[in-house]
Amino acid sequence: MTEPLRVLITGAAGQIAYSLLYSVAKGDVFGKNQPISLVLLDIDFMMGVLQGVVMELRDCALPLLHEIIPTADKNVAFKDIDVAILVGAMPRREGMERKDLLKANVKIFKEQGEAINTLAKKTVKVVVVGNPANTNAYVCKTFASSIPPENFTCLTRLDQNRAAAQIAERVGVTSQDVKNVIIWGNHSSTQFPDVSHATVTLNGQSSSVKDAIKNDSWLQGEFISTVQTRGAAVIAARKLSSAMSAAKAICDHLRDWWTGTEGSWVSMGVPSDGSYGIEKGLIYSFPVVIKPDHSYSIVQGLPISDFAREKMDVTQKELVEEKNDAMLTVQD
Ligand code: NAX
Repeated sequence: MTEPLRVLITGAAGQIAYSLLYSVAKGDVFGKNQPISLVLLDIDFMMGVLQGVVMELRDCALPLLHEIIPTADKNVAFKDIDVAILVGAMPRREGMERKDLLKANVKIFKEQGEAINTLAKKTVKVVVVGNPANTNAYVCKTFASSIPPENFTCLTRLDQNRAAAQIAERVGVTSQDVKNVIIWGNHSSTQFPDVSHATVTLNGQSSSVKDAIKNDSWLQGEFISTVQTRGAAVIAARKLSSAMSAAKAICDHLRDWWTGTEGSWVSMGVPSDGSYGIEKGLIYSFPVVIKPDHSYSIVQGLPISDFAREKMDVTQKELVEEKNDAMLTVQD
């Protein structure tokens, strides 16, 4: 029998995890022949709620679900894990300054980076979801120096999916007909959703998104701001932040990292190697291609217009500031 994969999900009693657990446990991410040991970390206060989630998971009677380990102890949670899905984070409360949020989360992700460093398998793959996702991933990577830096990523797939869905709706196709949409930079409102290299297939014919839509002012204006502010729009409507779509995006991110992308591009926050003039080491969202052996590379050589350059630099600047603030906090 194939050895179970040990998958840690933090924030396991929260709303994203509630939408995520079923898909991971039933084989949507790591394949239909891969047994899973699910390690579920949350804080002490949430252990009662987590017990309820565990009961439900058991009641799903899923054939691939080898074991479930609910815990509030990071020494248990991070031990020998193959994959870490770091969803748990301090939420922004009313009246809370951005600085305070960053401070609380830097502490969490520093401790989790240290736990990964000493307890996880050296091949562990990490995706950070908790916000500010890029900077949390940066902190985690910094405190896990025994793990290859490229094993630390953050989620920008939700932004990519949102962008593809906007284009698909406008053209009158489904999202699978839209390829090579890019999210550059931070998972924040400075991100740059870029469709200048993207294609769309309509009635069996592939064309550039630009040719299919024929409305540059929409593509350079409303389209970008809709994607950038989509999270806030969902909160305004639902009075809760995105959860179903976030869980789906986490599954897309990890499935592609696990199985490869067959040459098409997906966006992930990854440590910059200096490509496109982005500061080395920063966790910046780039288009990547992924091989079936889980290795990925940043898509090279894309022509960058002045319009794109400006937007890529704005989001880089925000990330550099966040990173500097985070590292100052760590030294406090
Ligand atoms: P919830 O508040 O529903 O759940 C968060 C859970 O994390 C809670 O159960 C909490 O107790 C737990 N938690 C807090 N500190 C923890 C710690 N140190 N260790 C383990 N667990 C801890 O939030 P949810 O809606 O699930 O969102 C989780 C995070 O995802 C938030 O930071 C949110 O901003 C972020 N998001 C990121 C997205 C992305 O694309 N990168 C999109 C969706 C989402 O907004």
